[in-house]
Amino acid sequence: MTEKKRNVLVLSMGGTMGMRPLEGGTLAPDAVLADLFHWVPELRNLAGVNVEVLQDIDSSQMLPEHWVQLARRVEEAQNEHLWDGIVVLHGTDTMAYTASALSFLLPALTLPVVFTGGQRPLAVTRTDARGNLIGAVESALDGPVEVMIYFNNYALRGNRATKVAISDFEGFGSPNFPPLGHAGIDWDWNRDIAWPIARRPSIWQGLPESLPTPPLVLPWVPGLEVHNLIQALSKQWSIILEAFGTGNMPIPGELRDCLKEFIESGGLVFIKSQVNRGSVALGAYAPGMAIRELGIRGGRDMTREAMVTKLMVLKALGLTNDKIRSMMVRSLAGELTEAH
Ligand code: ASN
Repeated sequence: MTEKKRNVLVLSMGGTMGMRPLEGGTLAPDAVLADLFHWVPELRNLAGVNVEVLQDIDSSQMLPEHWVQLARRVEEAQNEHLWDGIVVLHGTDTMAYTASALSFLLPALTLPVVFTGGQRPLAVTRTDARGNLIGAVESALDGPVEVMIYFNNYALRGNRATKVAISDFEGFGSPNFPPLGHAGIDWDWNRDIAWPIARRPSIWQGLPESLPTPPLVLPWVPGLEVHNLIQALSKQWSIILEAFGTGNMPIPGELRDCLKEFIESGGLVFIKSQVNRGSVALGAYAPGMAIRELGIRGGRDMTREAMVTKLMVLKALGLTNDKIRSMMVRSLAGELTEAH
């Protein structure tokens, strides 16, 4: 009996993988991904693969509109019942943002969605993009039903991943969560840690039409003028302050009053740590405690990418600020480690 051929939909958003060097060496998109089988003919041995080019851009140019466009196509594809999994080709610069956004936009996913790309283009000889593409297709066929990033032999949970290297092939890390899978001689999937289907929220009545502008993200530095922050606040609906260590930063009286007023008039404030590994704990030191007393919450061990996109999706759903605050410290798609 022959095994039924399985099918993977490849959605291309662009990135280095599909670029070629211009004269002088600068990389630019060059329609490479529309001709994927020319570059990686062996893809056909793995699965029935269909390629759709949605965008062909450097991922630094990616906008929240593109996240919604991609989420819409993924949602449609799930309903087509033709595919066993989906691969998204994407530039590395903002891949973790798009992957995180998708995990929140599509909480009730039914297929694995695997992002990948390359640190070098597919069209150059010593490329990492070919191996990444093959591993991503395998992950889409056999991995858990999650939004993942497959890169340099590891399948990471998308909303736990962050770009960690500009020039190494090991482009992504997952500082606070183990890899979901590893491709060595054989694949090793850690299925016990996959995000349980039973824990997936059902609050979404469909995809939001659009997303709000991102929150202002501001890393505190020693000696920063409080006025810069106070001025910036007046134009925001939300701010994520990146504080030190467990979530400490100075909050002089003037800033305290301003944050209080901002929150009372409907603004949302969250604290992230500038340190990627570990969790915010506002009660650990007095400066963090002073922040917590203002009713401000920490983002626990979420990446910046997860925190920003989660907040945008929750806002787009039209939830109250109280509800948003409580959902920011709960895991919706495995993006944070909850307090026990
Ligand atoms: N600038 C590129 C991008 O994000 C980087 C890459 O894909 N390696 O589109």
